[in-house]
Amino acid sequence: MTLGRPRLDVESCESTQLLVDTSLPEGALVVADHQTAGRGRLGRSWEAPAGTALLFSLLLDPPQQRHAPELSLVAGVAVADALERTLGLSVQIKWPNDVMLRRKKIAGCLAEARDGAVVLGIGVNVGQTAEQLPEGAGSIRTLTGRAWDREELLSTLLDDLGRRYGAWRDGGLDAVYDGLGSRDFLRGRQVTVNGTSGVVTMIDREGKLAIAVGHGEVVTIESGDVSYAR
Ligand code: BT5
Repeated sequence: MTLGRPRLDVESCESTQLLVDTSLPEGALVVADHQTAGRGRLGRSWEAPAGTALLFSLLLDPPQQRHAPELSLVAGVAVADALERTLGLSVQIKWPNDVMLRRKKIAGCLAEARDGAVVLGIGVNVGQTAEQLPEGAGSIRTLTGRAWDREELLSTLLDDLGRRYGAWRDGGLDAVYDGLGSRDFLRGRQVTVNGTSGVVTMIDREGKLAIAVGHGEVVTIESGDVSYAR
């Protein structure tokens, strides 16, 4: 499926998530050079100085039977595909919505339901210096020493996202699982999620995080915030 049309480019806005007009056709894109109130999950913020990051939102209209929260994992798979193709380095996915390179968060995905559709936002750190990044984050520049053209990366990413989104829409999470299970950043790590502690065994085929909590018992978690021992 082709994503990215129609396209609106803005220099600055609060958040690209707010500029997506849900009456437009599926695939509509908003790209910003700067956000003054970039959003993460659960009311958190997404920060990037003007001109340093790839910041965009897409309008998607998945079929009813698909579980829309899975879209942040599907997006993570596509971002990982695109970064691996671009950089030639392996990239991991930290459940539920972070993309990691060399143990640093290089991108984040946010799927928000609106007017019966989904607004999918993606931020990728491209040209930030170490001083311009929050703790635990990295950019293409800090992690590879290379500069990268944001427009070129966007085009690769839309391509991968179109492919992965199309596969998920038609076949569910199973259809993109090859790009997910093998890139699971948390597997084998000691974590605490929503008060439950244990060792992550996998992201399961429904996109839930499976945690071994001892005595052979495995708990699966649908959503939450993970803290892990480094
Ligand atoms: C996310 O949330 O990772 C989803 C981020 C989605 C951002 C895109 S940008 C385009 C579109 N428009 C928006 O307004 N949002 C989307 P979450 O897992 O809640 O992570 C947020 C946390 O990541 C923050 O609390 C910070 O700790 C950290 N953070 C903030 N800015 C970051 C950055 N540039 N790189 C890495 N981590 C960052």
